[in-house]
Amino acid sequence: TSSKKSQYEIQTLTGWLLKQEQSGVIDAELTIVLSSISLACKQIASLVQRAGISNLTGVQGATNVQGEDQKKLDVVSNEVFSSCLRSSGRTGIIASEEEDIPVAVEESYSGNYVVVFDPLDGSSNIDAAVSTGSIFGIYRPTEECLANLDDDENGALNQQAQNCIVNVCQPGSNLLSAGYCMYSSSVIMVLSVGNGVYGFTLDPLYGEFVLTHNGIKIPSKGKIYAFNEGNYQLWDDKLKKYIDDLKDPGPTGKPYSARYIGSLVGDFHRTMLYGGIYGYPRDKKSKNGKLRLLYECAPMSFLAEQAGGKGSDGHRRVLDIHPEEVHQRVPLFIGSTEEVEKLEKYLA
Ligand code: AHM
Ligand code: MG
Repeated sequence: TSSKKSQYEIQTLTGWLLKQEQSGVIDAELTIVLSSISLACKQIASLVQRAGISNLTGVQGATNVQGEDQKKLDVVSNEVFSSCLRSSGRTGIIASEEEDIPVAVEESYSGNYVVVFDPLDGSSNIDAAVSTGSIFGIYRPTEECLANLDDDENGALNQQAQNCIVNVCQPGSNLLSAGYCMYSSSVIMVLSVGNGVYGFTLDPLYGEFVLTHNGIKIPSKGKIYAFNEGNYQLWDDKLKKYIDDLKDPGPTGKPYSARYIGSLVGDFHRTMLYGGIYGYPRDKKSKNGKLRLLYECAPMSFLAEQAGGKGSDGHRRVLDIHPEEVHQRVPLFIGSTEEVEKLEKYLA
């Protein structure tokens, strides 16, 4: 036998996960949870791609607990994600941006991981077939998951609900793994298990995620900024000054470029690869910005740091923020280290 690499050898996500498991980076339970997430993402990818054909565009007619219109695909994707995690048998508690409260998983046994997710982020883009994505984060429970309490007991149910909230409200610095899947011209799964950031592109012929981005590093600076500038008049003066200065051509004659999809996954993916900064600040109307700490800001900040960049709320490291409630929002500034530090100086 030869140890020479065959030209036909491909590294799939499944193979990569097994390697991580063999080398002791993750355990067998986490491998199963991550595989079930990749299955959910494949399913959502195919739903997103066929949305216009299979009548899945438009709104569902309901609003979520945060008062936002739910799209049909928000609801379906949430169901897909939840059911993949439940049937993995390795998840104790799941918390979704689309659900009122985190819930215990009846079927869980060993592992009992806590998984937070936004099943379909940026769904306002769906009807125009623009990029969307799923975001997830995985924690170890801080307290034993009370998944199998007797339903009849009211006290037991309250205890279980409390247990779920405590286990979900962990700072991002406790994340074991986080990632996103982007549904765009390619479907790309980007994840970290704490030893760097890896990207896998879905090969539509094989139906497998194939390693295409081996060890992503965010450039330390980059002249692209992604903010919803429609909110400019609602921002505070320090932030306005920062943005004004980015537009100043300076001696080189080259100001920063603006790029904004309005889809965190797409905007962040580009920021990771090209460098620059993505921001969702607080403003006069939204005191804590728009993005959710648990499902959006913490997982993305974990990835940013793992790729050598930074995630900040303008003053503090996002991963150090201890959530007080499950749907808590925080301002987010994320991307190249030098760009985030520059922004923090303006806001100081
Ligand atoms: P969603 O979770 O309801 O889809 O909202 C999150 C999205 C992010 O993907 C995106 O970065 C942001 O909202 C865009 O907001 P805005 O339209 O205010 O610029
Ligand atoms: Mg979202």
